Amino acid sequence: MTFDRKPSHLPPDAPVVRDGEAILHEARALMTRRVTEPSRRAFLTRTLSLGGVALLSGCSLDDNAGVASALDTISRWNDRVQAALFRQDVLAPTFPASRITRPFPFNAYYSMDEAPVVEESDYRLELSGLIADKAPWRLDALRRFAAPRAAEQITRHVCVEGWSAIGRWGGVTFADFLRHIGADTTARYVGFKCADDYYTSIDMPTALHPQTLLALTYDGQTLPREYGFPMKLRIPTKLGYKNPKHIRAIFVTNTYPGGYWEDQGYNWFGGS
Ligand SMILES: Nc1nc2c(c(=O)[nH]1)N[C@H]1C(S)=C(S)[C@@H](COP(=O)(O)O)O[C@H]1N2
Ligand SMILES: [Mo]
Repeated sequence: MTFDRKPSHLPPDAPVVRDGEAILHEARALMTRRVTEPSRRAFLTRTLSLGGVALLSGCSLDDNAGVASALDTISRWNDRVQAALFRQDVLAPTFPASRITRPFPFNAYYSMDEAPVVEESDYRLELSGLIADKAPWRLDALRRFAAPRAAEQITRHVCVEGWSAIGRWGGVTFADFLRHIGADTTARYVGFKCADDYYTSIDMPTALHPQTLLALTYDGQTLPREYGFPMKLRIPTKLGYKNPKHIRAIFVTNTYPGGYWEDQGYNWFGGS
């Protein structure tokens, strides 16, 4: 597990990649943290000790490369198991409006005042890859598409940095949008590029889950700048980092697209 930049969920004085001991420390911290999180998500990681990681991967854990490849092996194994367990008929919990967290926390790889400024007049959602109709979308067209199909949810957002919050998002079911544009729903991945340098990707079964929302509003209002204007994907079955804000491009592909945090070691499936 080698990070170019220190993952932001670790304290500022936490050792980064110094030696095997430091990495083991980091890996233990990650695993312990997960055990304290909701049990569904903890289930897979709780069943694995670092010794188990070594056994499963056949890697020695006494050097950096060994630890990194052992954790990569486990992360890829986790992707497969989570994908196999994922079911489109299992819904994330929903909540009454009285449970909404106010104010809703902001998070990004930068501070709030650096959130991208997207002008509605310039905005075009770009589509590419395995999609029949790749014509770009203006925001008013997205709103017109969403209005008669309006979907809303009050769900819990869980961030790996150790916080969660309940929020209310509105828009249109992403499956409706994908089918409308003629996306190849047998493809493996849907990828997202954002107005900041963020990017991520999800598996097609999650893209088609009934609670996966192309979100245009937050709490009944236009999605505010810092929470993803003009559009974000709200996926209550996945962790926060799999919920891209400020989406400017969507593509459908069979080639693994990775993600901003995923490419730095976060588990790709990222189910919550
Ligand atoms: N474009 C973009 N999307 C992003 C991020 C980001 O930095 N940029 N951070 C992710 C992470 S880690 C979290 S927890 C959520 C935070 O969303 P919020 O600000 O609405 O709470 O956005 C996710 N999507
Ligand atoms: Mo996050």
